[in-house]
Amino acid sequence: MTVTIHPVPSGFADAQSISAERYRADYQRSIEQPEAFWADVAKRIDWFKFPSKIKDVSFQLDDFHIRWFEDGELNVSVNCLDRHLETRGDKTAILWEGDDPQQSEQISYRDLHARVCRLANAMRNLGVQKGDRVSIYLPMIPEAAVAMLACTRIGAIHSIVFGGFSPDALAGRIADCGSKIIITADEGLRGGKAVPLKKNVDEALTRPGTHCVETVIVVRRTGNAVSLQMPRDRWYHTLVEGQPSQCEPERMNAEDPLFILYTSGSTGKPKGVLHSTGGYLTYASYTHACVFDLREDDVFWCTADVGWVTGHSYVVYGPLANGATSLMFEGVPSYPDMGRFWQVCDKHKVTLFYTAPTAIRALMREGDAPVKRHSRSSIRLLGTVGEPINPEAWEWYYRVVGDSRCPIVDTWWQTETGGILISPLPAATDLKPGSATKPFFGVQPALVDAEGKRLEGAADGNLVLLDSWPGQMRSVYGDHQRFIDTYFKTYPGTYFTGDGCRRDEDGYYWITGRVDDVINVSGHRIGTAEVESALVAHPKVAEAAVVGCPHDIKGQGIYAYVTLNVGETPSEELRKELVAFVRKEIGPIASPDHLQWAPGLPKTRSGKIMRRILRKIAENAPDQLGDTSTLADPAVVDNLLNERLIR
Ligand code: 6R9
Repeated sequence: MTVTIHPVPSGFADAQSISAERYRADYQRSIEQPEAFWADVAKRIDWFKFPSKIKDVSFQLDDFHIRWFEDGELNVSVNCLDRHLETRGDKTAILWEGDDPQQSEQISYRDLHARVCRLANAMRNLGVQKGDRVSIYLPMIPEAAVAMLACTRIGAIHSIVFGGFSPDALAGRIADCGSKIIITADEGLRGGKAVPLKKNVDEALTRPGTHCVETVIVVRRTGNAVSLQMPRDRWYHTLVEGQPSQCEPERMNAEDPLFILYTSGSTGKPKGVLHSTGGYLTYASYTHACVFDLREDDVFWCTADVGWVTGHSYVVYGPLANGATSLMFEGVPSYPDMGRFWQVCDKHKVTLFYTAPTAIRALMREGDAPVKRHSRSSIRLLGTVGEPINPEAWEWYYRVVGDSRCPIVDTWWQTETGGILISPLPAATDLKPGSATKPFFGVQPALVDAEGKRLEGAADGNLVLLDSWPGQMRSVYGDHQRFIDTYFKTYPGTYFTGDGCRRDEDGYYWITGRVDDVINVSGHRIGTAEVESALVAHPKVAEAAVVGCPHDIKGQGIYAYVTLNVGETPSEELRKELVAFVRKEIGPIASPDHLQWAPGLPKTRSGKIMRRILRKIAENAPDQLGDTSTLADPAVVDNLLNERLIR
């Protein structure tokens, strides 16, 4: 494949931008003198006590620890609010755009500070203390950011659950971390449709393990009737009414937990990824400033929901720590029409725009007209995150959306990494469509083969990281051993990302996708094990195996093979019922795109399902099944091939 190289568009960079020379020099320093480098970066944060120890890390299994800025003391809300009041009090912190194009709101740093303090005081009155967990199940409304920051004000650990998750998924996440409080809304609003958030919470709280919840705080969003159960349920607006607009911030240690965010892995139930206070904030703030070439007057729009890590780091913490204006969007790209993103960019004079490849592909399919109807002249940089972007979609984004004058930053990172790890710096890096390009400061990627042998030069392998960065997760909530087992045992001495990757002759990194049993659907991670356990929970299902399959818009789709119990007959009705069942168990994002009846699954003689074969069948690549000699019963595969759903 020939690769077109796009140099930095003329007119983009200026003296303030990080140049190619500075990137090279600073990168070198960040690797050779990490302590000095990160001590300098940490100065961008306000500390009650500046750390004297910067980095103390060992990935060795017999002496495993990760500590950054360990004797530093700070408060995240002070960094995101108080310290801006003097110079930016009237500056817009959150520019909220509603689902309904007629609704928007500008919230200044001063106003946001007052709102956060009121809720923080109210939560303290409810008995929330430092270290307590608070679950947040909110739509994309300003109260979501207020709730996050109010938790950080008082040292509570928030756990946001995406509003698209089902009551069962929510219940599991509440029970796992033992939340005292849930903050939710009557309903969410997306694309003109109501999402019954409070009803879902009520249902979740009937599930075992959720007795930890003492109070449910309900934001009135749509105003439609919901049932309140007193004294458990409290309206947000009455709770904060009359609360003082000042609130003493909790002094937090740099290594104190900041938040938990559940993410799917290759096995078992979702992991509670735990992030730290000092390292996470320093890293989110610094990557946000560098990767997006942030300036004081920028209007930054990251389209991610705060239910995902991208929303944590680049809707709330990075931008607000940097005193930027962050646009928060409640709606969807297709409502009221396919031009919504660009209409919002024009309306609010967005300068930096950051979205997911799946959204770009969906918009590309509609042609250029919905884009061209809007000026987009305020935009100066574009970004992508969440999954590999195919070069066609990249070129369209560059040419049509960016009018060939905006650099694109293709940012690779993970829930676990807290912030961007591999990405262009927009004024320093020549772009290759589809490549996340080069490591950020302090990041040392390496490629290894299946046996863990280090691959040098141009190569294709598994992506590992040789050393820590401040934004790295610190633990799996409640299961530190699982953290070590998942990420540090596969290739000892390194952090294993779970991604496959190619490095080209120029040292550019090309992420090729997950090499474990995680499917990336529209940039959302879904564990095959989660979908399988939902399917087998159905009384008619004996066994299920789930793999990813190619999907034009979503990147990957979900392909399920289902074996029914003896006596059950496959039918179109049952197929629909099973899809709906998964939807209910996990949420709409986990609905299988294809469900194939499998009288048997391909297994080794020791009984292991051979997913490699199932993947190839789902990819419609019958000639690439590879070695099938270990199959217990080869006839099973012939049957699956004959009945395959994608041809
Ligand atoms: C931030 C986020 C992480 C997984 C990651 C990888 C994929 C993310 C990517 C990308 C190629 C990019 N991924 N960004 N693949 N190019 N620019 O998405 O976190 O939800 O935890 O997903 O997403 O496979 O391992 P998360």
